Amino acid sequence: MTGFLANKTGVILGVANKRSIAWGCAKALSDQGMRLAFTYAGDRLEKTVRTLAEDIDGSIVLPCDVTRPEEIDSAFETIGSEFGHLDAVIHGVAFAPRDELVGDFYHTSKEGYMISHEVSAYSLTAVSRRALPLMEGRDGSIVTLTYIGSERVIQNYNVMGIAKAALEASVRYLASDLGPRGIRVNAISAGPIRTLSAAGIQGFNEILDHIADRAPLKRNITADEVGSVCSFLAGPMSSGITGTTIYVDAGYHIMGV
Ligand code: NAD
Ligand code: IMJ
Repeated sequence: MTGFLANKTGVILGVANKRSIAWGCAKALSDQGMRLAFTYAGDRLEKTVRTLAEDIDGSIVLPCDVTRPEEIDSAFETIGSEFGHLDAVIHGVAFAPRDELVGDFYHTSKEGYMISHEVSAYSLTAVSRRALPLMEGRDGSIVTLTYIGSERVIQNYNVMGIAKAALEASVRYLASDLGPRGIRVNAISAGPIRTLSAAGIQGFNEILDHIADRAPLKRNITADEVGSVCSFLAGPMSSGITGTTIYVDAGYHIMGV
């Protein structure tokens, strides 16, 4: 296998279906020769993820609900025994209870706050810690996915915005901790994409139209465009970059009035 990720291995958390941003990342990484492990959360997703993974040569599929520490442990044990080492972790996991993603932020329940932070922010640290022994001495790369709702008020994003702010801060602290071991940690801030996580979100069409109207590139972005930046961040071409957020948003974030 040729490509700039040949002989490298990675794990991808967050593929739910072919629209998932994590699937766009998987295709881009595999196209460059990376061998992949896919994880899924909950029995209902197993079949879909296994079917998708059939198209990715040499891949393995493992359960890993990030709210279950023993499932994270056993996923990384299996990755260790199957791959022997790990070069990349791609974290594309987020969740908040649906009723927290509508109406005013100040209604956020304690339970909604806790679960959204556990799944969408803490999980990056939980997973990175388990990946560490497998990445030791290998110039590893950890990549997560975030959204501008961490920095600006986006209607209905609510507690997810707070969780993404914690996620982006985690990227900086992890980058500082793991840099001396040769492991880089970065986030991609993606523009809106119609995935399962966007389904049923009030006003999503208007948001897509707003971006196409205002962003410098006058269009929305695709999961494949996030995937190509992910492959850049996972590989040697980004060897000098850590602790940062790269925007794949058609330039939207630079605009003022
Ligand atoms: P998606 O629904 O395809 O992916 C979200 C994934 O999170 C799913 O695979 C789901 O199974 C997983 N997940 C939820 N709870 C989990 C748990 N307890 N354990 C393990 N996995 C769990 O949607 P997506 O849009 O591809 O989202 C991927 C990432 O991209 C998320 O972090 C999201 O916040 C981020 N993002 C999405 C957009 C967008 O507009 N779609 C924009 C910017 C950033
Ligand atoms: C999500 C909610 C509100 C506004 C939103 C989004 N906008 C965008 C998203 C404008 C782009 C998608 N996004 C960036 C996310 O991070 C989505 C996270 C999410 C989505 C759901 C929907 C279904 C559910 N829980 C969720 N948890 C997290 O039950």
